[in-house]
Amino acid sequence: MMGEIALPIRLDCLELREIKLALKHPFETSFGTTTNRRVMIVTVIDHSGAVGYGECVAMDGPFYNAETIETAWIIVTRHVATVLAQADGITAPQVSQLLDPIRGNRMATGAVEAAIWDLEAQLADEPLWKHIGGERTEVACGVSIGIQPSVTALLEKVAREIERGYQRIKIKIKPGVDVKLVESVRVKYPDILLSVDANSAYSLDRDLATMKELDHYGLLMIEQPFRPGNLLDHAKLQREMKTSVCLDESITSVADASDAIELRACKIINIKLGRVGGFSEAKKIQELAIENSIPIWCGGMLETGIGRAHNIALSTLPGFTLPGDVSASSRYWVEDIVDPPITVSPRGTITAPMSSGRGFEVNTQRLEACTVRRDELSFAPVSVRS
Ligand code: OSB
Ligand code: MG
Repeated sequence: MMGEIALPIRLDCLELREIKLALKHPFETSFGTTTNRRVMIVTVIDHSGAVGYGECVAMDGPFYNAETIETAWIIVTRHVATVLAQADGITAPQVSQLLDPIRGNRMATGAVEAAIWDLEAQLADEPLWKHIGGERTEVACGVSIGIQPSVTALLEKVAREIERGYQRIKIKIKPGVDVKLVESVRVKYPDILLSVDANSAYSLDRDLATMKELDHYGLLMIEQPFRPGNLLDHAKLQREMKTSVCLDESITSVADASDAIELRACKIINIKLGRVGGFSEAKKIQELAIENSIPIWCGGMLETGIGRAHNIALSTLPGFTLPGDVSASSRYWVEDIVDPPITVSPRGTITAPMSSGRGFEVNTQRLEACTVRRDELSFAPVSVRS
C-alpha cells in the first residue's frame, strides 16, 4: 500500500448469497459439464458502510477439487465467521494468517480473503490491483474452450476467438478426445499459442503414448494431465516431454508450488486465486515462481464479473507473463452481475481499471434477481445492533 500502514478494518457483517446463472453454452471438461453456474458470493461490510465483494469459485460437485458450494457455505458460516468475530480489527494481509488453522477449503476462505482485500483497497482509495502490488496496466487474455461435440464445432469456436483478438487458445481434452482435436487446430493455425488442459484425466501408466503424441504439436503447455497429488508422475512426464507441463489442480499453496518446482514436476504454473486461498498465498506463489524463472498465468473458474475483476487484479502482478484464462463477461454470460461488463480489446487485452477497489461495479439489482439463498452474519456488538 505505497508504504502506508493500513488501519485495521472493523467488520460489521458478512453476507453470503448463492446465485444461479445460466451459462450461454454448456461448458464441458474431462470431469463433467456445467450448464448452470451456482456461485457463492461473499459481501463484507465495515463500520463505515464500505462493501467488499468476493466470489467463491467452488463448483456444484467435488470433481475439479474437493470443495463444493455447500462445503464452502458451511466453512464460511461455521468457521471463518468465528475467526473473524474474534479478531479485533484486521488488515487484508493478516486474513490468510488468521484463517490458516482451517485446513484445505481454500476456495471458501479465499473468497472471504479476496472480499476483504477489495474492501481495504476501497478504504485506501486505490485500485485493488495497485493495492496488491500490481504493476501491469494491461493484461493479456486467452480463452479456454470446452470439449465440443465435433471437430468442426471446435474449429468454428477457435476461429471466432482468434478473430476477437485472444492471444492464446486452450482446448479441453479427455482420454479419446485429444490428439485429433489438437492436430486439426494445429494444421489450420500453425503459429498460434495453443495449449491443452486435461483436468487430471490421464495417468502416466496408461497414457504416456498419448502424451508423447501431443508433444509433436508445438503446444505452449499441457495443463494438469494427471491427478492432483501425483507430482512425481508429472515430474517423470516432464522428463519425457519437450512441451512444458503446467500444474493447476496440484498447486493449492506455496508449499505445493515449492515441491513441484524442486521435483521439476512442471515448467509453468497456473495460479487461481480461489484454489490457493486468496491474494496473500497467490502472491507467495508468484514470488517463488519469479525466483525460479517459472512463468505463471491466471486461471479461471467460469467466474462472474466479481471473480473476473479479482483475476484481472492478480494478473497485473509481475511474473504473469503468459495470457491468462481472463476473458470477457460475454463469453459466458448473457448479462453479467457487474456493470459495465468486462470487455476485451481487439488486441486481446483488458485494461486495469483506475477506480478504487475491484473497479467493476456490482449491479445490486441484478445480483438480487439471481440470488437463490442467503445468510447474514453480524459481527457488531449486541448493543449497537439495530
Ligand atoms: O481447469 O482451468 C480449468 C473451468 C472450470 C474448472 C476448471 C477450469 C476451467 C476452465 C475455464 O478452463 C476457464 C475460464 O474461466 O475461462
Ligand atoms: Mg485447468
